[in-house]
Amino acid sequence: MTERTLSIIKPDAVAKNVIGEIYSRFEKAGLQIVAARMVQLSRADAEGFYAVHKERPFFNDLVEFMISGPVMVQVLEGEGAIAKNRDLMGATNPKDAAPGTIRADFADSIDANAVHGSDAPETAKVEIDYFFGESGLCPRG
Ligand code: RTP
Ligand code: MG
Repeated sequence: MTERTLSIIKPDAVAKNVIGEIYSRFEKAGLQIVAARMVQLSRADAEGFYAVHKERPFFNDLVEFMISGPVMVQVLEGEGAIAKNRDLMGATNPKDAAPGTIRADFADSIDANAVHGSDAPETAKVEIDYFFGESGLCPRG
């Protein structure tokens, strides 16, 4: 099934100058970029985006990290895009991430872990709307 998912290249990976390398992995996996924007998140933006985690002990560190520099936000479209992107990303903690995944290759820690990807169709829709809305996408068919 053709799906869309929200991907974020986090401040650590933007600072490492590997946006292109990460985009190349999306493209080689058959995912198409249908929207993209570089943004410096405000604290309110980051708290809103990660609201599901607000009771978690790592919430404040996560917000601080996500506002520490610009992020690159994109919508990926393709067959099974949500799971495919999660496979490309690898495990949340780079120590557990399979060799060849984005986190294994570019992440430094569970906090600075290079990328975000939506984890289910419902969250993908909410997250895409949060940054773009339907009219902000360019479907590639
Ligand atoms: P993401 O949402 O960023 O794609 O990552 P994920 O699904 O693999 O992980 P999730 O459980 O949704 O957690 C969101 C982000 O919070 C940070 N985190 N820190 N210190 C910790 O125990 C901990 N656990 C999660 C990570 O940066 C994770 O990506
Ligand atoms: Mg998550």
